[in-house]
Amino acid sequence: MAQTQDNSALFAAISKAADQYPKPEGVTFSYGTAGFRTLGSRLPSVILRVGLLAVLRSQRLNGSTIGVMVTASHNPEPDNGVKLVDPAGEMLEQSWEAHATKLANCATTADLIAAYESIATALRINVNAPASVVYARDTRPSGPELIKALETGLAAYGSQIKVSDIGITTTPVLHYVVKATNDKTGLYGTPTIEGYYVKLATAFQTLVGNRGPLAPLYVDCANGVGAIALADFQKHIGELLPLKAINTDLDKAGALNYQCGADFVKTKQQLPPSVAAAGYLSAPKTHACSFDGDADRIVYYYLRDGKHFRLLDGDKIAVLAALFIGDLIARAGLTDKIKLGVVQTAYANGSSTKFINHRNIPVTCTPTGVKHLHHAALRYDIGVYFEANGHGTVLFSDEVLETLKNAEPESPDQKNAIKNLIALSEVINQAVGDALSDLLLVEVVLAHRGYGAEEWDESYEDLPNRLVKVEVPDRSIFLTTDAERKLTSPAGLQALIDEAVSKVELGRSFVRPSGTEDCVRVYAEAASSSAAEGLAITVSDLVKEGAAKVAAEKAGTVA
Ligand code: G16
Repeated sequence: MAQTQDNSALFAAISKAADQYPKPEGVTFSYGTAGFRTLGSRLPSVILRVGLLAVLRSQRLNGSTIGVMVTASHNPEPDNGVKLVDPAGEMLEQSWEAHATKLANCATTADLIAAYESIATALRINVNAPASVVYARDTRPSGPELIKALETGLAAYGSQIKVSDIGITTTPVLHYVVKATNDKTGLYGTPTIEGYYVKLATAFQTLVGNRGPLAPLYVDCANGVGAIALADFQKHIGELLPLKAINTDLDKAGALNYQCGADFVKTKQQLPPSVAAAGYLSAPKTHACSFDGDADRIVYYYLRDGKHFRLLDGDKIAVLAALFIGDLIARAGLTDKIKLGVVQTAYANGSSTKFINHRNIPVTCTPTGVKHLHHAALRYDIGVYFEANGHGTVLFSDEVLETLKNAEPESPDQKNAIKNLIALSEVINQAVGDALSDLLLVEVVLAHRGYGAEEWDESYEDLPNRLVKVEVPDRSIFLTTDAERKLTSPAGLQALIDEAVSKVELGRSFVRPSGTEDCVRVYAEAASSSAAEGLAITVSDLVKEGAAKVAAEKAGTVA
């Protein structure tokens, strides 16, 4: 009985908070590839409700700390978004995405309370139990208003829950802080932004050893929060790696991700105009990289012969990392004990997959989204996972770390390889893809190999490819199977795509609805650039026709 009375008080407080942020009419929210994402102005009610779910999730997991990140990453500036981070720093467990979607779409406060109660009852959660939530945001103008909505919801619980605001920071830092906070051993690192920098800097210094100082590196920060992280991190490594930040304007309206950043470079396959105009890459042996708006992705590039743009994307980073780690494992004498694997998505260039396979490293293909790749990577002792768009990391299992720490090296070379493997596990963010941590990984490998971008690029030649966004009336009609490589709906469309692909040498193409933007993505690759372009256009046209046909059928008119 007492329990019911306590609940009533809590639900009254939640209702009062939720009443301040009603759900906008006519919008259906869904938890997509990386949480909720849409125009920031539509999101206050969603953010408040995600905060409520974070409390439930924490209570379900005995008070473990749950993260809430307010960001829309690579999306345009007017968009915003929110995602939940689970205790090990991973994306929210997938079965909970439905709960998030349910709460976000309740039309009224009364519906919201009923849904909240039903989730709590179904999962046997004591809604009066303690909970802990940590949150952060990126630099988007809509961020402060959305954080206010989050805080309004969390305030309804009073002192029953522990709440921590770590301010404006990158998505990977929030993931790190969540993981470190929940790490009972205390070995993962100090659970603060400063603790993150110290951990990365210490491991980086070990790995560079006497190879430093390294050549200056130009970093396009996409006019986002990565600019702050880069400047702060520089203080921890001094001149060991001079980081020359570009596109660091956090105050100019509309600048975020505009004509710059990892997504721009990967999609357009060209330098950001700002980088091209400044001529940063005209000096020989220079390379540069681009972060996205919340610094969880990175792609590299350089100009071959000072002229031709060459992209070193997530696939190239995966290859660089996997071969280097494979060599270290061999040098450490642990080939029989440590199973190394690579995880990619359908967007991985066919040449990269072939190249990795030829090196006898197993490759797994998963649907798009770090949440899928991360779990597949956990199945290896050391799992290298990267999406072609530059989102990825390397996971070391607890058993591998134990093996490395307890290994008894028989030579200085073995000892060195083991030391470097341990340091790699610390420089690489074990929670999620992280542009800064990946940057350090790449620079370390290049320094060890004595490579510049050209030598790195020589590993394999990408098949020419195109990635196109197609706007359709309703992207939810596009359903996929086989790790998103085939469409199951609209009916008949896949057969037409297959036919188009069969006419193109080394042709491959697939279609999937984006989980972060209101569009359908079309990927095409082929033996030549013009053939890839042609295939992308043909398949895009098929997609538009298919979508129009379904829309006409729904409207009861003839297509
Ligand atoms: C997010 C996800 C990535 C995904 C990307 C694009 O990245 O974390 O795994 O590749 O969206 O997804 P989609 O093609 O479904 O739009 P970010 O950097 O935007 O958070």
